[in-house]
Amino acid sequence: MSNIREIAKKAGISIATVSRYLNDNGYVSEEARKKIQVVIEELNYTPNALARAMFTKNSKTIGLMIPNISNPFFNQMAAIIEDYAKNMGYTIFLCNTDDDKEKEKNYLEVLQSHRVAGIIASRSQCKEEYVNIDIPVIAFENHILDNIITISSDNYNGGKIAFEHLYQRGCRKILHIKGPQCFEATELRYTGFLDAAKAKNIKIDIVEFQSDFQVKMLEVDKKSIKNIRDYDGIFVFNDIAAATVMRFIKKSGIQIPQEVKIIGFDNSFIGELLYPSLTTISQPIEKLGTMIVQLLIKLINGEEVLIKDYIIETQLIERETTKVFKL
Ligand code: XLF
Repeated sequence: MSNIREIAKKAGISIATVSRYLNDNGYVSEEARKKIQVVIEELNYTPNALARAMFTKNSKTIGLMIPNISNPFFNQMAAIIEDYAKNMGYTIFLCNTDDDKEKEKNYLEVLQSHRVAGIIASRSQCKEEYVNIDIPVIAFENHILDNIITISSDNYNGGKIAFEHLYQRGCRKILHIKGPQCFEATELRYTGFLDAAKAKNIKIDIVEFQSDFQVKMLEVDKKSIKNIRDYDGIFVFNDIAAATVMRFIKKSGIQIPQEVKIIGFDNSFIGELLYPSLTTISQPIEKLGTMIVQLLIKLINGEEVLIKDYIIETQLIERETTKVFKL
């Protein structure tokens, strides 16, 4: 039996367009209509049960796009979202985008063709791809369009707190390992950190990683940290990257926190597993996850949400990597 994917492929148009045509809910050009009709006749298409389910408005399924399934922060967040959504009667359709625009674009089409009730787009790398979407969307971190609600932690203030903590602990030769420029959250952490350093007249050295955690990137990124012995304090843009940096530092024979103090960002479970345990800035993962689902369900139910940008407080979690070491 033919399915929507085959029709789209044969007709040379997107799955989303075929879905709009079959579901009769949105613009489909005359040319596309004709092509779809021809293919439907050729394939002798009859909507089966799955297809019918696809087109049911109230599918009770939420599409969750996360940018990196290997990052413990997103594991935790996905688990919270899944659990809360389940309690609210929804099932999660999980998509791992790898921060890749093409993958995200493709998943968007798949989610639309499955008629999910709503979409959670974390750290989206797309914008115009969302213009014609008629399904409620909530963004986490990266802003997509003005009419799409965005939720994030207070990353700017988190960056400031990270600097102030290192400064209080006596660090003056400081390195910041920042995230890629396409991560709005880590750009704000970087700006907050730098602003706080400027206020104390401290110069910060910067190294930029190309991803938050991809095994294949590890060696490349570590090589970009020159003169690691020059620093007494390092702020790394997230916990999983901090774990890789800590390993590199320890392998170089440098003692943490005696010779260098480290602070991460997230408060994901990995921080407590590390030795020494990682001081970090906490993102309220539970609050973020439940709020995202609550807001999305409001939109699904047609309720109005007036605030477009939600920024949730961050705070310092002190552990061993920034302990003051007395001889
Ligand atoms: O996008 C940022 C970078 O990495 C996100 O909040 C995270 O901190 C998760 O680890």
